[in-house]
Amino acid sequence: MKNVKKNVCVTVVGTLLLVLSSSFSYGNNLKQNSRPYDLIFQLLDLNHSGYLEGNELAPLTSLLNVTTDVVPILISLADENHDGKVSENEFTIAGGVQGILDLYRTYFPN
Ligand SMILES: [Ca+2]
Repeated sequence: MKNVKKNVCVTVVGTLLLVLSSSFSYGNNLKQNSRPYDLIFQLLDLNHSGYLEGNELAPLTSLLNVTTDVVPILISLADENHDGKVSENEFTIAGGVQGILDLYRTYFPN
């Protein structure tokens, strides 16, 4: 029961992120204004450490229809300096949530 609640929560947050990122991800306005990425980063950074680490990318798994086992892979896709966590700068370079989803689908096509 606890797991079901957790999964529902992950799905809801994931859907919210997808809506947010799809409203912000397209168009050139991103280059002029990185604020949308800041907002999404802060939503994901549950412990406000300034990094996305641990299970903080779990909401993305519901968008990919995969288990949370792939969270470490999602982190590694954006983790440019290989310190095991994603800084706000790395998140922006990766293209935010949409960029990380696209990278995953590129490397792990079904
Ligand atoms: Ca990093």
